[in-house]
Amino acid sequence: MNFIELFKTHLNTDIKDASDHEIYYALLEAVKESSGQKNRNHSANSKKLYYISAEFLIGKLLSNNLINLGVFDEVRSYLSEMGRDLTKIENYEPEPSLGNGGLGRLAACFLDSMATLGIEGDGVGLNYHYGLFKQVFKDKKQVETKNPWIEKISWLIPTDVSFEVQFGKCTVKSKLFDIDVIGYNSGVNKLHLFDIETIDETIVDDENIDFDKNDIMKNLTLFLYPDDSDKAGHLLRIYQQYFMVSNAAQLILLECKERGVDLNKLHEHVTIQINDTHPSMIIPELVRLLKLHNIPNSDEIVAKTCAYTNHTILAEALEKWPLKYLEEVVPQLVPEIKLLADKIAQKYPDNPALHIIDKDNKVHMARLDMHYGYSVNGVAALHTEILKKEELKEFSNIYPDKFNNKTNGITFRRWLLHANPELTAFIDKHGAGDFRQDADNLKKLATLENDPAALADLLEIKHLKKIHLKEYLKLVANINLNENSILDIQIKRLHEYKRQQMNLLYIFHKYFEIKNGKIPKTPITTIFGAKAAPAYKTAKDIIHAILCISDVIKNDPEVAPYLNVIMIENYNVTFAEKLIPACDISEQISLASKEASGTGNMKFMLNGAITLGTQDGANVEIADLVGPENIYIFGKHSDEVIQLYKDNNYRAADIYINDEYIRKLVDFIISPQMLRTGNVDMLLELHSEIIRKDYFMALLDVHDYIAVKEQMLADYENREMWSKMMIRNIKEAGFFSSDRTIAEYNKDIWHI
Ligand code: 26V
Repeated sequence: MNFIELFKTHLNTDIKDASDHEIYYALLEAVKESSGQKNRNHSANSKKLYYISAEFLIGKLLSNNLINLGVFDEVRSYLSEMGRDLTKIENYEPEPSLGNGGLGRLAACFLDSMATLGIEGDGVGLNYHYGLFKQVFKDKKQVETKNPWIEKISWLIPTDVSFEVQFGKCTVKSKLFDIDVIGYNSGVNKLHLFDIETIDETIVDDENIDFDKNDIMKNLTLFLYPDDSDKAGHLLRIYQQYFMVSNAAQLILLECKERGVDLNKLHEHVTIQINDTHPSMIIPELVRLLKLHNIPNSDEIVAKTCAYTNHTILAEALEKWPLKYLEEVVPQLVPEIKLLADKIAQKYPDNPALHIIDKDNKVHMARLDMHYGYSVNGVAALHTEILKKEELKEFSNIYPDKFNNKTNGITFRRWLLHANPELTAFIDKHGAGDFRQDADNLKKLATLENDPAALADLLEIKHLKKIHLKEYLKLVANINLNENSILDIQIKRLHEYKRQQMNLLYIFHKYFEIKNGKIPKTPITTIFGAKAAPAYKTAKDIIHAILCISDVIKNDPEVAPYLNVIMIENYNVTFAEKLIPACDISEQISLASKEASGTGNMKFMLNGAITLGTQDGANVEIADLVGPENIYIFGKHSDEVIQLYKDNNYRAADIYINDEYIRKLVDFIISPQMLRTGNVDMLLELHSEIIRKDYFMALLDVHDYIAVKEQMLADYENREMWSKMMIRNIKEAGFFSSDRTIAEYNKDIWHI
């Protein structure tokens, strides 16, 4: 039966009488049935990868699944013949917020690429009912509420799989739900999401995300990373992590049993990728379970099975769990951890930096991974170098062969074919049609540099995507976008190292210029999208300040025609899909050395936005590929920044005192205009935070940032030159296909 026929059998009624919502459900059911009939990816030598991750930021699935099944065009045309619009139908799909940002979205891109490349690799994670949280703005402040996404009809497929997971105070039963991961013209893998049978959604109300953190039986899989500002929050994270890895380990052993695997040779049949340290407890858990199966040398087998990816060098993000907490939550695991730790301590008695359990009795999860895993990778060239030379140098000294780089990537199915069909058609028209199989073929677009008609078409497409964005923002957020403005976009988690506050200072600069009569040739719209961690005070203050300046400008008729600031509420994957194709200026302005990679930077580049960025993360690789004339790089080099930290030699206050213009910018945070519309305490605290600490050195780079951004705005006026820069970015984006990244993981680490 073809897909349209299948869809009709699920619709139960004539399409003329069906609502868009009913059509959405029927399409979903038809996709599920089709993927159920497709072959599971299976590796010939029967080795299988398990990608364990606390986050899978999968986004909406309908369109992507239709694309990957190869029926998207057919479905869209059929619906349009019937007078229906697939874009409207998609609006009914709820977006699960099962991730914070880059790390979770990367996991989702990787699943897509593994399925597409026919690699037998399943994801394993948790089925959070309310996701991260839904961001709501009240009085220009972020408020968190639950973000439910599981409807009666959803992508989740219930299974019979259930395991017991033992905690110190209780034993719980899990229940497994699967989501099919459909490869592009390829086989199917699974995303396994574990849930707890006794979950109780009713313990959270509509107003906020407070709930009894101690009631594990009811709350375990309600939220991703619930607020960990107190002990109960920390414990809940440990409960979640252990629940995830114990289920994962039991699932792996069950599948090994079904496949007749000799557990003494586990590593020949299974490889486990540990996505950051959240799943690191899988190591002692597997050791424990193998021992229960009477397998000798289980730690050595596990060490040949597990591989670890590091996603951050921020010290505060490297997890260390107090042994006391582990004793309370997972007492059966503690003896295993101690045995593993003792072995290392005996081997390196004089080097405490290598010890898994430190003198304060904290367990360093990354150290567990590095000793008892066979591969350690960073996520961009610069990041891996910093890991090897700085943060993890003790480990790269003793395990030089374990360390390797895997520069991140993005799936072109979602970030080009789905998000930007117009650009896809343009690329096809100009002869890089086989870029779907081999993204390097985008290089063939090079000839377009000298094709004025193509350069003009490219600008037309950008304008069209701005109009699409305008329509979407009006529909879902009642925002009025000027489609004739330059779109300058910074979308990513709110964190001081990403320096949204520096962008804010630039906006003040532009505001002053306009007030002084220096009018931009083309109006500018600066768009932010960002969630702040619920307990991260400064991040919330920055959001508040952005919402305040947005309001100040909106109500100033001298400025509003030329400058607009939009802060998207509850920024998510769906917004990203609309924003990125419309963007002109991609803001990648983290403090050099702090952003491990970034992946938004790649999505923007692929869609013809020009990067304004520091020499950080994958920006460095983008700059190498496109050349200095096609990217706007500013700011201090990572070596200088690292040295400043080492010497404890950065004083924001000195800059504030000595630099009159910077003082003027910073002081605008507490100007009468801002204070009139904002919260006095929050603005004062942000002001003082920047002068007293500015831990991520926004004041260090702000002059250079302003100068380079001004140059960029001036260059935008030369439309043909700008379009050439767009082409030179798009044609080099092939390297950032996650198909390339996954092929490298497989060649160097997994060997599936
Ligand atoms: C975690 C935390 C947790 C608590 C306190 C503050 C904090 C700050 C940062 C993080 C980051 C967790 C790891 C992460 O999400 N890393 C991101 O991974 C992306 C995919 O590799 C990469 O592109 C981003 O640069 C990196 O920040």
